[in-house]
Amino acid sequence: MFSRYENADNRLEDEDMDFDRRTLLASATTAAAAAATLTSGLAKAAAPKNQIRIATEEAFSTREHMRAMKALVDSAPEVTRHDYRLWRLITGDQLADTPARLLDLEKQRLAEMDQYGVNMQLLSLTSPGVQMLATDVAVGVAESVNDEMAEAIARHPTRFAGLATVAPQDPARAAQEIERAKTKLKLNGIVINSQTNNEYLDLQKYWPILEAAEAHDMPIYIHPRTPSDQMRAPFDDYNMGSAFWGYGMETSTHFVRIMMSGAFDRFPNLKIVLGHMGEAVHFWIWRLDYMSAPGRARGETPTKKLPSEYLRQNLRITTSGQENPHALRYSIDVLGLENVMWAIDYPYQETPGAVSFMDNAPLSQQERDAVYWQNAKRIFNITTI
Ligand code: 1DF
Ligand code: MN
Repeated sequence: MFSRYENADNRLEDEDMDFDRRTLLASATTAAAAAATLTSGLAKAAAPKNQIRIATEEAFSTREHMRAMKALVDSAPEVTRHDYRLWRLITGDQLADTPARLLDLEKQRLAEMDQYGVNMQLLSLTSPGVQMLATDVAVGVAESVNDEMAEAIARHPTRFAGLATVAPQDPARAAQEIERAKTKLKLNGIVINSQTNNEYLDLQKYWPILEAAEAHDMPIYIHPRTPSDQMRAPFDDYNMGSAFWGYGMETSTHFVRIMMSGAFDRFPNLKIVLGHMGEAVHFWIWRLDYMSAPGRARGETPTKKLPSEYLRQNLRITTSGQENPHALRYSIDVLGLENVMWAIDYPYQETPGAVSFMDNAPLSQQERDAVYWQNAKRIFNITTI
């Protein structure tokens, strides 16, 4: 079942995937060179041997989820025009084989965590989660995914924590699932893969989800997916709708919509988590405030506070797939040390790269501990580390 990953050297067999692996290795060399350039001029320090590490954007799937996604592709093949890489995983081979790293929790994944000193993965159902499925199917798959995840966590309480999947298609049932995830399943937050049927959580019909998340102290991790139909055209060429560029534009825009809707005035303790170094939202912090002044570009859109205040109070970010020490330094300085967390983005990013990035990032040990695990423990209410 896990044949692709049973080889000791972890080499992939099929030609296509072999090509991917070669590309990956070549690009890893390039990335290492880039990282060396980026770090020159920053102070060096290294993580101690006993460093604790909690990774916070770690994807998995279940057989039921894969089956539902495969059925969707079979009934509407045009859905594969975007997220081609994910669909290739789902449809490219026998269901039980190709997505092995997503379906596996206890073999390859735990072994790799052991190998690189990752104490815990905060699991979340891989993008786009249940958000492309018909409403009733989505609600059912979300519940079963959460049950399966809770069982895996119960088997390995010090190795896994988890973000609950909800189906925004039915906001009332999503709110109920948030309560069940918190009180019965003891899960640590919620994942929503950006737009649902081309709509964003700023719309008031979705606010029962925000209300439940705040009430149960469940941060909402807004994970990327490809841009909505309304903004899709400019991303259609050059694979730009992917994790290369479109994912970040889609997800940063989602956060700004929530902020501008006044949702943080109504739910002041709501916490939104963005991966990929905050999808660069806080790079705009000065300009967002500047353009909010009377007579400037923002116009009359009313919120109680300035964007910079919401960014510090309601936004938490992770380092998934952004192994850039300058962006990390900037993020800590601008958003506060307590608001930045480490992530790998397993299995879409490689564990050793993410670990060596944070092990060698030019931080004090106090900062490294905060980013590597203490912030995640506090923000996601993790009690087993
Ligand atoms: C990719 C990246 C795929 C991320 C993902 O899920 C994902 C990718 C399908 O590289 O194709 O979650 N990511 O978070 O950057
Ligand atoms: Mn991801």
